[in-house]
Amino acid sequence: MPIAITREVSPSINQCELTFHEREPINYERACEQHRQYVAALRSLGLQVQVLPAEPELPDSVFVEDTALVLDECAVILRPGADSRKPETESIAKALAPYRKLFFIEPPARVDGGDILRVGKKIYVGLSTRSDTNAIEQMQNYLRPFGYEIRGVTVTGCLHLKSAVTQVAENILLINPKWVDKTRFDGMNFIETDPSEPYAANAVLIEDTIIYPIAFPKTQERLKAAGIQIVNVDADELAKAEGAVTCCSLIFKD
Ligand code: CIR
Repeated sequence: MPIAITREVSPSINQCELTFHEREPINYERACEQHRQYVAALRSLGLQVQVLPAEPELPDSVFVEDTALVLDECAVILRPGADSRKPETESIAKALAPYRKLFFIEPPARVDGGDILRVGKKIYVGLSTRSDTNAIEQMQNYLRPFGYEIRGVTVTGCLHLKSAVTQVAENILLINPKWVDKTRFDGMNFIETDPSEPYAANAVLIEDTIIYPIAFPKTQERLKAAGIQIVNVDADELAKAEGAVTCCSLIFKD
């Protein structure tokens, strides 16, 4: 059974990092309730979900995706770009150690998991405000022996590569073409986000179903028209912290 590692919302979520969003109050109880729904959605798709306890001192720690890249062969513990987020990796490394051999991104390199999109053996790394080429070089050294090809991709206008593009089926990427160049992803087909829904490109793919926010009905119509199965969640509270659905889990094979 595939595993998902998640973490409860921090009570200090209102001190989260923000880059492209204006700060607005986050209702902690509502964020927790939506996070429980997200965990339930993962379970409904057959995942064994491990929920780590909240980290009161680490406002963004619910966004576990940014701390690690988990592959079938190993895991890479990342070095998040925001200083307030660097301590988040410690507990994640402990949680992953029973499952995978661990590699570590070493200073001064920086990379957030939200910037890493794996499609088969290709790993695209967003060159955003959070991630740099030094991290790409380290990932190449660790992962080339397993047959992975790592490619840097420029991303503008949003926080992470996966704010702009995610995989929604074996050969299909959901993309906002204003934030990332489609031609970087050769061999793939695309569904574009509706222009009125720029944040709609983030979906969690599990087998042949996606977990997808209810906030993007126009883009959802495009996904449905392409035959993609959808489990909806309400994720608008954590969206105020600039987080989307992929951010809240690390999913991997047992
Ligand atoms: C941050 O700025 O780091 C958090 N407030 C949001 C992180 C979202 N993570 C993700 O997209 N993978």
